[in-house]
Formats: sequence, structure tokens, C-alpha cells
Amino acid sequence: MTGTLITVAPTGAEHAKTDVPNLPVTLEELVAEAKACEAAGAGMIHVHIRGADTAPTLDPKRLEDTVAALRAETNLVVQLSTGGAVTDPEDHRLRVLDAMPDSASCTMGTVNFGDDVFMNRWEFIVELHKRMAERGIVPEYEIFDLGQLATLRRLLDQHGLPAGGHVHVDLVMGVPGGMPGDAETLVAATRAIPAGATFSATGVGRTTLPVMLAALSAGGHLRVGMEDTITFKRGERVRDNAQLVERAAEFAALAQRPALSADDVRALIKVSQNN
Ligand code: KMH
Ligand code: ZN
Repeated sequence: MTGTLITVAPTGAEHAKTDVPNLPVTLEELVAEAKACEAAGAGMIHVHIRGADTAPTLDPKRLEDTVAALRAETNLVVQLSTGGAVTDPEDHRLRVLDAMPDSASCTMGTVNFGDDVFMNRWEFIVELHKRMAERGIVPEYEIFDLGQLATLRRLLDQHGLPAGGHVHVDLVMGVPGGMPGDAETLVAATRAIPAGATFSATGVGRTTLPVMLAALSAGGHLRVGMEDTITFKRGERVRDNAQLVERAAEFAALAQRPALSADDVRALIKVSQNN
């Protein structure tokens, strides 16, 4: 692997704008952050949107407008979250695909999520996987715990490869209730990732740096962003998402695997150029 896919996850569904005033929640804020992150080295954006009240929403029109604006203003691969917030019902999460993003997240199982539960039933996972395959949307299989990699193998064995034929996995590490964010666990995960698949990794909160360094040394790609961490270093809040992308791009360059352009990312995870 000669380059590094850097995905930015700028918003998420968990932080409140009142607690994190620099969190991008309007379309204008999101597009501005996306442009800065692309300039800093991001190739893909993992998108959660907010409503006018700044609360997480899966409103279909807002999702469509978001995909259109990101496509018009950036060259980033646009990935919508089908995870949404822990309170989102399955039908709303499935409906996200109607906005026809290039890619969408698809989590491989239920996991305790802090004091909440992030529900992902087997039948729901299968439905997401099938609908993405029918529409040519490239999934990113989100893995919060090691057993979810067994679910991924079961999914691929029973229901075939995703759109484009390539499997890309994202290890979301350090969520309270999921796998720890450390090098040992990342290596264990790499052993269970299907042959030929690519993976990226992100560590939430204080696991950000250990996971980033472990992922790079294991040949993986990186996800960073304020969805996963709002602290840049001990005692210092993140300035903006581009600051996190810049740091990831610097680490990737040091590892002699510089940040991939959005077009390189399309080629890597097999996103159709028509999207
Ligand atoms: N917000 C979490 C409950 C995803 O985007 O697919 C789920 C999540 C995963 O962020
Ligand atoms: Zn997400």
C-alpha cells in the first residue's frame, strides 16, 4: 500500500453544538469544513447531518441536499452514515440510501455504546448490504468489536461481495462497550479482516493517537474527525476538523504512505466514477 486514505468524520451524532461550538452542524459549516479537510489531505467524508435545531436528523431532503452540496463544492468521496443516532429507527436508517451517496456505513452488529445501545440486528445488516449492492453504493463495514468481523465474513459468505467487489472495513475503536483502542487489539482485528480487504481505523477520545500509529504501521488507513475526538492534545480542544486531517496527513507522510487524493480513494475502494 503506497498511500493512505484519510476519511474525515466531522460531526457525528453524539456531541451537542452547545458543548462544542465549533462542531459543523449547518450545511454551510459542513461544506466549509469539507473543503478545508480536502485541502489538508482527506479523500472521503463520513457524514452525519443535523437539523435546524442542531439535533441529529436523517431527514431525506436534507440528506439529498447535503450530498449535492458536497459533490458540487468538493471532490471528496461522500459517505453517509446509516448508523445515525442510537435513537434512529431502522426504516429511517435504510432510507438514508435514497440520497444515493457514493458510500455508506454499515455496522456489523449491536454494541453497547456508552450508556446506550447501538442496535444492528442481523436482518437489518443484510437488508442494508443488499440495498447498497442493488444501488451501486459502496459500503464501509464498521466494526466496533472483534466478533463483528465474524459477522462480516458470514455476511459476505451468504450474500456476496458489495458493489464494486471490494471490501473496505473501518475499525471504530475505544467506544465504551466496544473493543479497546490499542495496538494489540488492532493487530487482532487485522487477523480477522477478510483477505484482500482494506481497512481504516479510528480511536475515539484518548485512543486517537495510539490507534492512528498502530493503523499506519499495520498498513491500514485512517479516519479522524470531531465525531471521534474533540481534544487535540491533553488539555487542548480541537481547532477544527482540518487540524485533525493535517496531523493525520503528516503522520501518513512520515510513514511514507502519503494521503491519497479523492480519485485515488475511488480507485482503491471501487467507487464508480459516475457517482
Ligand atoms: N452514531 C453512532 C450511534 C455510523 O456512522 O455508521 C453510530 C455511528 C456509526 O456513528
Ligand atoms: Zn458515524
